[in-house]
Amino acid sequence: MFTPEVEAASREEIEQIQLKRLQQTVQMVFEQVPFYCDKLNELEIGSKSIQERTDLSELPFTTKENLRDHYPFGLLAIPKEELARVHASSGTSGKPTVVGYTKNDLINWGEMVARAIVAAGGKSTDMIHNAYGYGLFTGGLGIHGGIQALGASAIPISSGNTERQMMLLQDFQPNGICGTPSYMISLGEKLESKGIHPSSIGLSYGIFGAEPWSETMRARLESMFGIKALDIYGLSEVMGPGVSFECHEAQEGLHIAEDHFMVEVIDPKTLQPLTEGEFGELVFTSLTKEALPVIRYRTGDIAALTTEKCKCGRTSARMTRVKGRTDDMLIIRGVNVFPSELERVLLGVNDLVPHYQIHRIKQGAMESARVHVELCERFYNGIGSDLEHEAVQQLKRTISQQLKSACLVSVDIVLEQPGAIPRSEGKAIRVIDSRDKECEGVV
Ligand code: DLL
Repeated sequence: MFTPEVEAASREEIEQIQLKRLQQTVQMVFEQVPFYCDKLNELEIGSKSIQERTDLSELPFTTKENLRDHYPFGLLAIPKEELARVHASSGTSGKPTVVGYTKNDLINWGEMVARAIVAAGGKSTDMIHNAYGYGLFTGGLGIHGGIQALGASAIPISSGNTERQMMLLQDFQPNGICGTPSYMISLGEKLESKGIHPSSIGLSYGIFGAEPWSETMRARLESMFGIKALDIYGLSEVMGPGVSFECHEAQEGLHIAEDHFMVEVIDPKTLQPLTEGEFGELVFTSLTKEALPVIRYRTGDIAALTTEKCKCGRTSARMTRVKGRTDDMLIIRGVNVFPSELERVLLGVNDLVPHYQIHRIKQGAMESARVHVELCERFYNGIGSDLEHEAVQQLKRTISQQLKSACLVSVDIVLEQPGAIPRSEGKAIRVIDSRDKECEGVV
């Protein structure tokens, strides 16, 4: 462990640290951030004593909208002059969401990511190929800060320019690799297409995140590169990558940096806290952030929590993989399903490659989905490139049945020729909303 004194502290110790830091954070936002001062006053918490302000469930929520409304620096708890860095997450429309860090925030963030690298099996003597995008996105520089804090050596290649990535991977022979799972698959395929087996690079671990991915995707990445593939989670508004991470010993849930964040899972409809094991929306409260502290930030990400001790010895609460975002949830003829659940089934089919896109469509008054997924070269060549071939129809029926029994949904399947689905260099676009454009007959 990078910081065993906190990562393996007893639950009581962790809770004590959290309580003290929560009190300080609430006090700080009350004094420094007019938005929170108003909210706490509205809820009549402002006038309470510090000790009385630590019931999380009484504190107000913060949303992405709140950050947007205060664009760019309205929620900072410090003067702009004291910032050491800003990042931003690209908004789907209009202005991005801007986040800021002090020098101490960057130190803490680096330590969190260093913990994740050690949990993945990384060492200070390692060389790590960092293919997350460098820039306003927190992935590149966030992971970079962790590599530095660990004392390992970073290859700051950033995303894209796959030819160059392939050359450096072969020449430098790094121990670890970081990037989005979808880009890693593209990179691996590109290597294979040049006759280079990705496992010949000699990597031992990969730290993948920034988008939902499934266990079947993990299995593909592990066998493709001959590595252990570990999940890392985070979001700009809360910090960036490193809010939680998997350990290589168990690969069973992501350890949350609980000395820096308090986590809750709430029902996104009623906003009521849920109990351990129940799936709902993750909500984080920062405990050490100086520039942009957040109280009960609603992530929109769906997961469940456990505080059971992990076999790696870490005592922190763990979250499951993120199933998806509340806004990406598909409602297919009344059944709720996340793209990652469809992915788990699709990637289990041998004749398919892990590239797919889901189009949300209307069928009559109901919402439905059409899943475009790519055939592997071997299958495609075997049918003489004829997508009307009976074997294609048979494969479609098999996939439909598997989706029906695993996810309880019936979707249209379109099998595409190899290379037809656009490749991502960062976060893959999995869901395309075609509801306004298409209206298909009820089948
Ligand atoms: O994606 C931070 C990050 C960079 C995490 C590199 C991991 C690795 P944002 O661009 O602000 O920050 O996007 C945050 O991405 O709310 C989730 O919906 C999604 N996300 C991040 N990590 C995971 C993950 C970065 N491991 C949003 N699994 C979050 C599933 C993830 N979704």
